[in-house]
Amino acid sequence: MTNPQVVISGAGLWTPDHTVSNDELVQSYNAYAEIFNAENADAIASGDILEKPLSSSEFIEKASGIKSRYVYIKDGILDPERMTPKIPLRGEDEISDQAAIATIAARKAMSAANKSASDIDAVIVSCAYTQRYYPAIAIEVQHALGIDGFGFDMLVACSAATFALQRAYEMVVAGTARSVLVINPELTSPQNNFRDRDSHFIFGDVATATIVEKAETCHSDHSYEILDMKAATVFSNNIRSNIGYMVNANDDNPLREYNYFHQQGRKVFKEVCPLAASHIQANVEAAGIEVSDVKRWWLHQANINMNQLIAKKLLGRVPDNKEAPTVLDTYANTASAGSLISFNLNHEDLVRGDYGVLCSFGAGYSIGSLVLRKR
Ligand code: CO8
Repeated sequence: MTNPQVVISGAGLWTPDHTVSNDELVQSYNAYAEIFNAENADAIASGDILEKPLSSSEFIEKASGIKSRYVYIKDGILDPERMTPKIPLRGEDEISDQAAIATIAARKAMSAANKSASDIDAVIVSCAYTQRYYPAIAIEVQHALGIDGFGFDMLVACSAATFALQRAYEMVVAGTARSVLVINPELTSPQNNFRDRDSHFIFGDVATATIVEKAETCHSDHSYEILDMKAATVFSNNIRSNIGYMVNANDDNPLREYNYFHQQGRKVFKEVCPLAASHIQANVEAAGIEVSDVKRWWLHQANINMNQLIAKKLLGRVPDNKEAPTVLDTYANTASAGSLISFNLNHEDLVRGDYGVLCSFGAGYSIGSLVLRKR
């Protein structure tokens, strides 16, 4: 039995209204560090506490390629006394923050795919964090959009989007859903440790959404056949976030560094780049094409130097911005959504028969990729 042709038929992007530049972030972090160092001068002098080092915009841009990031709520982030966004608590009778941003991106994807709620049978909300455990954010979105069928949440950190697209493909092939709405509402700012010099600059907020369906039901102006896909995970402690439902039972402080995102960035860089390059190479070959046939690389957006290294391993050269569009300079690392932002902003110019690769990698470690062909 041959599988039916399955396509990505629409994509949507919600970008927050607020931006935070490197300079703004560094100014607030350095003010916080100076207050901390003054308040703890004696303990620092006696060696009981480490002095907080200062951050710099030049380092951030050189080490990561990030110049700015979008945030859901800016209020509070730059306050040296607070260093976290001030997001009002919503009541149980209100739509959650994540469902609200997911719904905006979802409507755009549905419109791009020419789909109404009655055409969709499943909703997957897949991202690095969900703001609560139940009811699933996906079920809340399903309700808000008036979709019948079923929804569930998935967490695979930076590979949440590509892994969810793969599950959507399988549902469509199995016939358990006609069309699947995959949404990645990445609200990273509440989990970003703005008090940590090594990671305060890394993340930004965004939401992306994608429709997956059979080619035979597709009525979209821009659609992409999924030719092949690949997922891989290899356990590593080098990127961790320990916050969770055990925090009170553990008598732990949720603001402790252990509970925020933290990483061994250098190790991640060194270990993940070769894994990602060989993963992509294998996926492209399994699709029956060569890397040189690929017209567009929608790569994960964590670090410009990582992307250049991976692309160099694959192509033997650094691709230009048209071949491998960069969005991390303005969006920063948006966990799983980076490659989908790049897809959203850079796919309509491709012509029938052009090949493209979507790829993500990160915590887990996890790597996910899909090889696409424009229809
Ligand atoms: N300002 C000035 N100097 C700094 C700063 C700073 N902000 N930070 C570090 N330095 C200093 C260091 O102290 C060091 O000094 P020295 O040489 O004297 O020891 C020097 O600069 C170099 O430091 P590093 O070696 O750490 O710098 P790198 O060149 O490695 O760059 C990066 C750091 C940018 C973090 C880089 O290692 C990197 O990007 N690595 C890969 C990271 C990655 O992709 N991680 C994946 C994270 S995302 C994920 O998987 C999960 C997503 C979950 C969502 C999270 C929501 C919050």
